[in-house]
Amino acid sequence: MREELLTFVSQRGTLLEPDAIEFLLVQQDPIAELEGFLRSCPETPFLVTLADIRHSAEIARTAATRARPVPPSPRRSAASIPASFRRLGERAADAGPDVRILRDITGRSTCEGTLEDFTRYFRHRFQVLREMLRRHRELGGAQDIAKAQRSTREIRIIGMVADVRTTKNGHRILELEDDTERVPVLLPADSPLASETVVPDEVVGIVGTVNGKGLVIAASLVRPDLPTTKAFPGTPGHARVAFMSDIHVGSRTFLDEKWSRVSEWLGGADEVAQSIRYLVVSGDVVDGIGVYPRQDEELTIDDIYGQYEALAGMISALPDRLAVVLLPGNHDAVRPAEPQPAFPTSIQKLFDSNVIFAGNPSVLSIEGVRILAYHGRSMDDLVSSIPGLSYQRPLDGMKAMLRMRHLAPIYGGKTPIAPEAEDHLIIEDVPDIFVTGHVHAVGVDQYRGVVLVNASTWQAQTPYQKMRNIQPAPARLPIVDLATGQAVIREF
Ligand code: D5M
Ligand code: FE
Ligand code: ZN
Repeated sequence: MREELLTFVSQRGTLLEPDAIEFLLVQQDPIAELEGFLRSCPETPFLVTLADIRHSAEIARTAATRARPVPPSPRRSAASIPASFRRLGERAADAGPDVRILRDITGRSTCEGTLEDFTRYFRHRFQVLREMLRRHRELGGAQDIAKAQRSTREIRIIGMVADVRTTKNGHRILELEDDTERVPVLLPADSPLASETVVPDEVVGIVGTVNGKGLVIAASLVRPDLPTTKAFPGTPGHARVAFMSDIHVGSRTFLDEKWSRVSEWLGGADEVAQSIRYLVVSGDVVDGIGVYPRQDEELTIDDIYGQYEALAGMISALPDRLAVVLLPGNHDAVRPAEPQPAFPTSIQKLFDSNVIFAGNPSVLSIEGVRILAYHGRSMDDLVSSIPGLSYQRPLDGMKAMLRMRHLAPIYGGKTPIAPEAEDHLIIEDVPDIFVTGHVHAVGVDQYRGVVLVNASTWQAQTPYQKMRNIQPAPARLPIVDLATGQAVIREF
């Protein structure tokens, strides 16, 4: 049995504390017991301790006696925060906060939106992503399209996708463009490539051959993607970051009772609450004014400053140990085009000094852990372009962004983009944590060592979402441990 258990553990990519092995081996069905625990985790933990297993067995027993299933992940209840997560936390009040904004557009916007600005913007995007692709072994020695087109051997090219279409025979054809030429690329229907979804404006590499008619027949498609291995940097202490998004203060559907609950919990005696030193809020912090037609009918506060004042009061009532980072989203009072700058001084001055204002997107360093925070507007465009993606599963959309190394690859959809001199939406450096909001869903996961968080909302289903059958998952609080990257979700 020991062999089988250890094989199972290694297949699941986790480690078992020696005491946990011994404990499991005397259970009736060690593997089922461990599997039950792993199922309750929002992501596979790096190490499973004896305390975790015991705690999980306890929950299973309680659930069985109440004849009620344990809530499936990621909709975890308070009781299902693993015991080790609870135990390892340290009181956040014991140390000062360490937050830096490493990168955002605030104070650095130069564009006016001229045609030249757009040309320069897309050229920058293409060059940066092409350099990333050139570092892939498969694309070593990639040629300009104009040159490759005349080759009779295997070719490697890198281009931006100008168009994607499907032929009547089920082949997919990309129009791939670089600064020298534009060429059609066939992803054959009978190859695994046919099931690849390629979106307009993403930058990809192709290995293939050119046929007699100047059509490139692709043998493989390469995305910039993340390196396959990356360790979580891990702070020496176990301070935690909580994530919120889409508070929508001022909306009739803002959940004030749920807010009171989370606010009370954060200020209370719970040891997990007390281990939270940082709160990152990824945009749509208020509902705004005039964001969509007849919005006034859905507002309880119809003055923009009134909305931010109310939010400032709510944040002020949170415990002083919390350093709070606020980003704007598409409902906030900054320009809608991304990258969005931080709130103007007229809004900032409404808040206490423990609030830090960052742009959308921004790269933050919290105790040295790099957090890429983005509101997530581009999810609207990804959901409508990639079959299988949905508003309920934003983590898939986030993984797609990481594979394309771009936060808003599709131009000309719902996401307005300002053509800045540099493309701030490129994911240039690999973050340790990547957080989004916007879709009013919740989830934690990881992709190639990057912890992924979609940060829920504090707004109930709106009439618009009801019409579109979008089911939000409000009042969930994802919490990440800065030492291990372990993520849990607390529901309110
Ligand atoms: O967006 C909250 C959610 O509702 C997000 O999933 C998008 C969806 N939503 C809201 N308004 C629209 C429009 N006009 N088109 C498509 N999808 C929409 P929020 O930014 O909080 O309004
Ligand atoms: Fe929102
Ligand atoms: Zn939004």
